[in-house]
Amino acid sequence: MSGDRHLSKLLSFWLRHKPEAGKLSVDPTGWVEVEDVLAALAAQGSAAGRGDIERVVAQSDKNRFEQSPDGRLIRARQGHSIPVDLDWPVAEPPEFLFHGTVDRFLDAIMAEGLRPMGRHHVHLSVDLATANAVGSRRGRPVVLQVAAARLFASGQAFRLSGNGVWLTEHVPPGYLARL
Ligand code: HQG
Repeated sequence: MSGDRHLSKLLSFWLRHKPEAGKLSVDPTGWVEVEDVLAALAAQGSAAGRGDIERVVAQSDKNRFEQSPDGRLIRARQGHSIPVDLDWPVAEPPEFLFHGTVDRFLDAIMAEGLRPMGRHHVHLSVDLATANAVGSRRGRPVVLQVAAARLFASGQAFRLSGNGVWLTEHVPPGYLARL
């Protein structure tokens, strides 16, 4: 694994799931002091510095992280299992959104709908290619089409994260179609 990929995974782990593993304190909206991240890296014997963090934030394939304009703070844009209020704007989704998964989850998904599982939200994408890539993390991908505009019209909230991922709390089976 390249150094940047390793650093990106470590940041994901600390910022989304286990800040205590790096002795980091996370504010209610998910922000952490870069200074504290640097201390956590040093404590692990990592030589990564501020420039390495900035490069990983800038080059992350999915724009997973963001830094405050003054560079003092860093957070993951979504995907947390720790409680954070990310405050992404509520928005009206397009007619269809997509979710990539795998065959072994389909029976459960078609029975109870898409659930956030370990995260705060169900993650949906605007394009098939992204959904395919998300599904293929677990095996042969299966893509579900979500009737997002219809679900929105029924009163369910959607949020649009800073990197274009649509977030919602539940997608009932009646709004899902396997492609
Ligand atoms: C499945 C990565 C059984 C769901 C990706 C998924 C994404 C159910 C898994 C982001 C279910 C949860 C999120 C139900 C959903 N019964 N299984 N009722 N409802 N599932 O990782 O969407 O690289 O929490 O289909 O690229 O796979 O981390 O969600 O397979 O954008 O930035 O339960 O994570 O981005 O898995 O991935 P996850 P996800 P990062």
